[in-house]
Amino acid sequence: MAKLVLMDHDGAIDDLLSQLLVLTMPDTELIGVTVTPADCYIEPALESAYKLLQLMGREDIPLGRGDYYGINAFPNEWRARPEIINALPMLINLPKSPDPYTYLSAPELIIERLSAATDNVTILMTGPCSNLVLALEQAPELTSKIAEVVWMAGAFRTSGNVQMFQHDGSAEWNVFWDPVSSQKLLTLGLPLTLIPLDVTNNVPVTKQFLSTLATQIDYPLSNLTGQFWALTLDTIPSYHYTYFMWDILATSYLAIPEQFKTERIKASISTRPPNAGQTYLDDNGYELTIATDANTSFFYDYLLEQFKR
Ligand code: AGV
Ligand code: CA
Repeated sequence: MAKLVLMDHDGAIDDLLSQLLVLTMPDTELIGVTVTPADCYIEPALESAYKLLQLMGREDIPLGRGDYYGINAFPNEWRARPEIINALPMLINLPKSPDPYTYLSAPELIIERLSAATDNVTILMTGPCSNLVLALEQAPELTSKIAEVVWMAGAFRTSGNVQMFQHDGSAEWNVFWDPVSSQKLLTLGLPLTLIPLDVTNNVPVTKQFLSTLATQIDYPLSNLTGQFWALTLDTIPSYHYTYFMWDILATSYLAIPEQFKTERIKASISTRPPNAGQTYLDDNGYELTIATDANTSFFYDYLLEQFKR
């Protein structure tokens, strides 16, 4: 039987690429997608999510609308990118999505999908974790329906990527957006695997990768994903503005877990300045698994293969 996957993403370019990647995986059944209004504005991001489902002939997969806003907002320039995505030639003429205000809210959809699932569900989160925490607060009994939670989040033995006032730079953005829900997530006793900056720092979006992808643009998905990635290069070439394959690496963990090194640790999360959202090793903290290394050349080749369609 196929692995059931429920995805919550936050509409950034690599989140949308991750949604596409899940839809290319054999033996994987995507049973719902919820969108968090974090690294996106919700309406255009839901439009992008719907268009990508249509492109793959899977508009039957339900979408859930995140209505909860976290504590520390993402920069507006980052949030605006789905507007560009929706205007790309392969997407602009697809039928418009239903009115997103007719969708269930994200926590409602998570509760509905977990309740209806005939087998335990893997939850993939590539944005903040607030929707999952809200859902499990309303329906704690559904914790037993969760096989694993895979979350792109955190920075343990490396610096964070938040550069903001009132912050010391130790946090990763998905945790920083809602440090309070993030800390709560750790307390829920879920089988939790984090894919943190420690490992995503090894997978930048490189010109070499894009150049290889461009040699296979006769495949529509290689053409489209090449355009998505090109849009990530409008940034200053310093560490904090390098675009990484953060969420895509986390997503690939569903299909190629054997290409990752992981470690069982105990951790806590700060909820206050100057390090709000910092994930840190803590003997008195909560047990979880973190990825510490990945076979990056295997990963890049895997992506090139998956997008040959
Ligand atoms: O911290 C990484 C998370 C990932 O889920 N996001 C981007 C990925 O979707 C936040 C982020 C950090 N730096 C960024 C981000 C940047 N330069 N542009 C957009 N988002
Ligand atoms: Ca994201």
